[in-house]
Amino acid sequence: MLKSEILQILKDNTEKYTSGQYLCSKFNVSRTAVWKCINQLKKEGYNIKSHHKLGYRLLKSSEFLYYEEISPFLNTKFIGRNFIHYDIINSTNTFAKEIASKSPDGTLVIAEEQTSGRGRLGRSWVSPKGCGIWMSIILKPHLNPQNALQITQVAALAIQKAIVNITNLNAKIKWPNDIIINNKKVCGILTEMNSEIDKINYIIAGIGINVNCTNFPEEIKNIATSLSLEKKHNIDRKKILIEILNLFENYYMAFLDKGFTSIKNLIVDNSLTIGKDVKIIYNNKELKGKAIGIDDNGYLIIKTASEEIIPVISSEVSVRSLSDYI
Ligand code: BT5
Repeated sequence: MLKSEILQILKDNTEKYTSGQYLCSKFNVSRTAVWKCINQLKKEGYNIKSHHKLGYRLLKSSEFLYYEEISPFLNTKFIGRNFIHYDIINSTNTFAKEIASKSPDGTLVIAEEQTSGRGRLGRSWVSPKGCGIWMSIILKPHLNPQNALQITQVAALAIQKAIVNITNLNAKIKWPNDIIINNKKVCGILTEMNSEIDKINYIIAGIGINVNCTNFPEEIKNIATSLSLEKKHNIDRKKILIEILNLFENYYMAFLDKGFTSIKNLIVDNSLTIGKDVKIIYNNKELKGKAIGIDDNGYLIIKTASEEIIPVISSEVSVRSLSDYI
């Protein structure tokens, strides 16, 4: 694509101007075609200085999460290699579901803003423009539907590790789908699936991370945080995204090749839930107990006061500590 090729040349030559004439003859296109691409790049947030004699010079790359910004640092084979970016969308999960059957494994749908971001069980996800990572990964594993819960936890592990690696913040996994820092939620995961009885057609791993969000609506103010609020300065969204995608492919491949047990200990080690007294809303009934582990299916194991051991499946429960939200 002409625009990407021009961008690449500008990126490789940031210390000097690249003449319009050079670009025209290199790609065998008209001056107008080059000018249109430059204008488009400016609209996409690239700060490009134009000089009527010298040509064009890239002063600053776009802050948006474009493939051109991410791909040079991506080590993945298939995760994020088909990369679909939107400035604004209703929900990346909703869109990913629409295109999943004809999209390759590992396709990423990402948006700067969601107008109807979704959480689990019909809840909504606040996704303002440019401050978070709102994305969905389409996966096509040869697995049974009951393995979907494990994939949520593989994603949680990759996100938790990525946050720690890039920011050094004390992020933990709240089983099964939240990442928590200082008792507040910084990330949620919504895993949706299309399957037959014994075969997954596709899974959508939807991930929402508050990176540089500073204002939350009243109803989530006390439970939500962002990486920048915790770190007291802005965090590079691109770095977080790249780290997540690279780690996710590693953990996901280990999971597919060697099974959930190969990464279960890492998840348990970084869990906020294990070892806590928890309250479970199970079929509208409240159950209290201690979270004592995660079994090989990815279920949370609860020991009740009467010493009963109950494996808990995520879609039916909500886990709350006895004292507060977390
Ligand atoms: C989740 O649901 O935590 C899953 C969130 C998944 C969002 C991603 S964004 C990309 C992709 N496309 C989508 O449409 N969704 C996915 P749940 O465990 O049900 O938590 C939802 C609850 O978290 C809400 O009811 C609020 O209380 C709270 N919440 C909403 N927005 C939040 C935010 N930005 N940060 C922290 N908490 C939030």
